[in-house]
Amino acid sequence: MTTREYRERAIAEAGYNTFLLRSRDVYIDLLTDSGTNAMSDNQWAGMMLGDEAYAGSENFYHLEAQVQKYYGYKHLVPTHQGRGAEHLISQILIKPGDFVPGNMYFTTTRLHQELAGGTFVDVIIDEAHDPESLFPFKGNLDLNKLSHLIDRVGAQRVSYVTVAATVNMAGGQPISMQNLRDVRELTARHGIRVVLDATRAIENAWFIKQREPEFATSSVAEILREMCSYSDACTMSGKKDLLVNIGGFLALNDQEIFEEARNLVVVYEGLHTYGGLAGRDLEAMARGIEEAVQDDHIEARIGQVEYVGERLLSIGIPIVLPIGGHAIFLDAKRFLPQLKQLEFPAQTLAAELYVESGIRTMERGIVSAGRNTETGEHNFPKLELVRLTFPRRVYTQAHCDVVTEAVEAVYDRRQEVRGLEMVYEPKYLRFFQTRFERL
Ligand code: P61
Repeated sequence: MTTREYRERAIAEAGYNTFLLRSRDVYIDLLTDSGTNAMSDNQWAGMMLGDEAYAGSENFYHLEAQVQKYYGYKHLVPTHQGRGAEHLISQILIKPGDFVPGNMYFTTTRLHQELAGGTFVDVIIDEAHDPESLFPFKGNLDLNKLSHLIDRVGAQRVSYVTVAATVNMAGGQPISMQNLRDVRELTARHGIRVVLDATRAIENAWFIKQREPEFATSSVAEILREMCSYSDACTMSGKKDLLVNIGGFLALNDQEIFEEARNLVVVYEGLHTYGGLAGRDLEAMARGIEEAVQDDHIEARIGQVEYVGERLLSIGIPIVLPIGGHAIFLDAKRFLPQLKQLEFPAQTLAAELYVESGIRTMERGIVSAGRNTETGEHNFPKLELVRLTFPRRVYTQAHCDVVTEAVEAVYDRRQEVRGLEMVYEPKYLRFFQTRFERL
């Protein structure tokens, strides 16, 4: 625990950016669920069985078999984390001038698409941009938006469609199986590939089980396999669903693209049987897959997030609905209506919450959205959110109660809160390092 005065100094020194705080100054860390999960005894035991051969490690073959079994793709290219896989697939499939439609942007995904010369186009349904819409599958793609894009630019200039499950920036919202089938059908007619962002696909599978009657009696593992079957490849950050501290992969079916990826990975990540990871990391991820698809695990994981969300709702805190899989998202526009978007309401709220309680959260609004690559202007996203992200198997219900009390305390004094001014901005993924001062 630290004092309020201490935290006032710490956040000022961090330029009011929670990414720039030192973790020792944080009491409950809800910055992210990425790499912050607690590994099980079984995973730790696997760490002791690392085969650290440069080439052909046993752990690679174990991971490959697990990915084939649970995700269903033929080929595996390990990478150090999700963005490593995004880099490879973007470099291979995107030609300068291409378009890459997807269900809302994700920061690293879009950046790799842009660096490869592509333009991301958001084709998510409108409901996703409305924090109050109760639509059960706010991660769905709008097929009209997608087919208009294909008609407008021509299928030749659409590199592939990125389908995220769940959609992080929309609030951890799922996509339905029916929508995945429809996207597959539409894109197949035009010969366009589908690349799944499977980072939290297991959480998505749980929502399908809950909300799509056809799947009420299916297991999460069965649903996951079917979801993947409607795509050609997936990019994966194992740091989320798969309960590891580091790791990711690209998995795919097409032999030719596999060969290209297997060649490119040796340039940027490491040999094609380790992809920037130690053998022990590959083993922990292989074991994590089996644990992650257990229905009991995923029910408890999403249930914890729901518990916090329900408590916040009961005291009138504005959050994104329905409650998502990995996080609660505070709606900063409704929380701090006195602030204009260029006074950075979500950035401000994340800083206030830290000062109040030592709890660390993340801005997901105008700072995260970055600038338009052509005009250089800020992108102004409709959603201006603060993400309270829950690492898996880490916090107790008592921690959750502290979190709701802290949010309530800031809400009670919300009228006093002033905004921020941006004083330093880096070129790429600015939200990680941008600095602010209080207005
Ligand atoms: C997160 F503030 N997510 O949510 P990598 N796809 C998806 C992700 O959620 C994701 C990646 C790909 C993080 C870490 C992070 O703007 C940020 O293993 C749906 O992190 O490379 C990562 O996977 C990339 C935080 C990433 C951010 C980018 O906290």
